[in-house]
Amino acid sequence: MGRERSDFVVVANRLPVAPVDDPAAPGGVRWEASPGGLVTALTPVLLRNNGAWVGWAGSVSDEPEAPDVPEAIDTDEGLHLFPVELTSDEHEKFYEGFSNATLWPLYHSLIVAPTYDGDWWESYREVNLRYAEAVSRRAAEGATVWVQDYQLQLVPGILRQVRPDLTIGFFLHIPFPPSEIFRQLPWREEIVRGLLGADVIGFHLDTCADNFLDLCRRVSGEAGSHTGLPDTLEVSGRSSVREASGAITAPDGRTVRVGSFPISIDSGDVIARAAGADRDGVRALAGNPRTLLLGVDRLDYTKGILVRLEAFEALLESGALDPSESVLVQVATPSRERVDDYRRTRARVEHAVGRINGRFGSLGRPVIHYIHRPVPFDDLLGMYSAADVMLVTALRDGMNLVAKEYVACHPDGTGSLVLSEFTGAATELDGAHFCNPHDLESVKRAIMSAVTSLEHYPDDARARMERLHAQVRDHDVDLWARSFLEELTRAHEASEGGR
Ligand code: GDG
Repeated sequence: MGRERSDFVVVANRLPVAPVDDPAAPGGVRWEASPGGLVTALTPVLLRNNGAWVGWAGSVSDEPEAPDVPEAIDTDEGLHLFPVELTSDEHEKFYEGFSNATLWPLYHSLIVAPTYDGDWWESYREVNLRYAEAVSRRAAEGATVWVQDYQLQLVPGILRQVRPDLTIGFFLHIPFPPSEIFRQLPWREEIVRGLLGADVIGFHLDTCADNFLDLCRRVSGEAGSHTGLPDTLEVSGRSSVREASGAITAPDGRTVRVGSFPISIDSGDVIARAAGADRDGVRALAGNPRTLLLGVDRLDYTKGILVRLEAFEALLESGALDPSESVLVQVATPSRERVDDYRRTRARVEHAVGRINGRFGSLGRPVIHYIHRPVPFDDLLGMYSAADVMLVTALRDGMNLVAKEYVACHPDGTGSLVLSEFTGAATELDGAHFCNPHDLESVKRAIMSAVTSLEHYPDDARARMERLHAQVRDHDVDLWARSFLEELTRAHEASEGGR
């Protein structure tokens, strides 16, 4: 791509690549595609729009072995990527600190305690400024910019000041908490001001959009005097699925639309690729159990991996599941490994895997196959296709794409889904066996309900999965992106009309 500026710019914390040493490549480094919910979601949209993606390339610039990061990276798939550089200090304070040890636990409703640290906040501000400057350099006059996620909540506000010509969307991929929780944040006014720089603010769910509208109502009303936000913040309406009908009048008089846009997967691609999956091969590798259970998660305390292991253990112990006929495959992809709470979670999960295999496994027949490495996506599709019961037991999750990927892999109505009530996906996936992951008994019941339905009520099981599959087939990531971008276009047209 020429280095001309772009009419459509996505900005996210990460670029969808990571550096890999390769003596044959220019500069000794190859940029390899890396997995994640956001990449899965945005790649098709960018390819269609020939857009630019601004983000961090995954290496810190002040370490001796850091690769030279080029000004731009064009991927084999045809994405045009523009790296933002971070120092190791910024990586620690902005990313591991403020993003993942302050905002992440706060927004996931305090599963672990957030840390509030002024140095981390300063770093968050500085790095958000750098991302905004990089976007400003890439964005053509009048361009549309789509800002992604909790790491970049100040970017809309900064861009609004330096580039008033831009149309700016913001989408939050994680939950937005009730205002009682959000208001703990010492820098809450700055975050709200940052978000209000956008023309459209999108969440996965109505409840999250309503939490944000409620927060804005509060700061404009009784709390206005001590939040630093002006009393003139007007809030109207409520959010509705796929169309923003809530609106806020920002301090500068602009209308900011707020709505819910539930994200999904590239359903057609997953369905097509899963059709070629080696289901029998995966089952054979797992020892051909009667019941194959599966978990696929980043190793994150929000995902409820431990409660699922404990539920499996209790069911083996009680004899409800037979250890000689039941196998759990757990993929736990390494994530945020230098953050303390992630280290602790990993230690607990691995302790439990060892204990359960020690108690119930036998020679050549572990009851849990545990993989703590990234797995190629096609291998994941094989596992999804092969599994009888998918376990999604997140304590809190914005959406959860794993649940959707699983049901996409079962067009024939096989399989069953155990799904936490506390995932965004629960609002759409009617037909799952729901559980409360804060209640071990509830998780056990949901697992047994899924197993029993498959074994004793196959017609019911098939009807459930067919319903789930149709939902995901018909509501894909393309619909998500189109709904959001159409709302952004409407917002732009309305503001043009108002000028
Ligand atoms: C955030 C929000 C929201 C996982 N391990 C491997 C791998 N994955 C892929 C899965 C899936 C994605 O990563 C995980 O998506 P989730 O939605 O489950 O979770 P988060 O990473 O926490 O994503 C979440 C999402 O953003 C989108 O808005 O749903 O609530 O927390 O696509 O397949 N992919 C490969 N190897 C792995 O080992 N190839």
